[in-house]
Amino acid sequence: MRLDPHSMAETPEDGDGDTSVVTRTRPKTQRPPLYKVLLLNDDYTPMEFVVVVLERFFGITHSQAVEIMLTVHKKGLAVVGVFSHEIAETKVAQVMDFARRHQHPLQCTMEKEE
Ligand code: TYC
Repeated sequence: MRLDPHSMAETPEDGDGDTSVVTRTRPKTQRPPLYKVLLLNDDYTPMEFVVVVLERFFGITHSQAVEIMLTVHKKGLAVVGVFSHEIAETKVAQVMDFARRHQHPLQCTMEKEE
């Protein structure tokens, strides 16, 4: 196949008998993986404490915090947010430390997003 960039006839199948394809050399851009931060239900942590946690560490409004807390309470868990590995780790540590200091069994974990 000829390699004349100006020729309109130069297509992957240009009738010259070969079956070459045009391949791009640009590599696929890699994105860093993201992590879901999950809040887990338990029977003992007060609802209002969970709302405060969500407002304080996830920067969401009071009504959004109530909504997420109630989802966790009813369904067992909910995704609170999606972050880079470092930010997700920090959020989990902040929540776990705050809960421990207040002697509540609240659990927060992270999971790689597929
Ligand atoms: N289930 C708790 C209660 O009835 C409230 C609760 C909600 C606890 C969300 C944890 O992540 C949680 N007091």
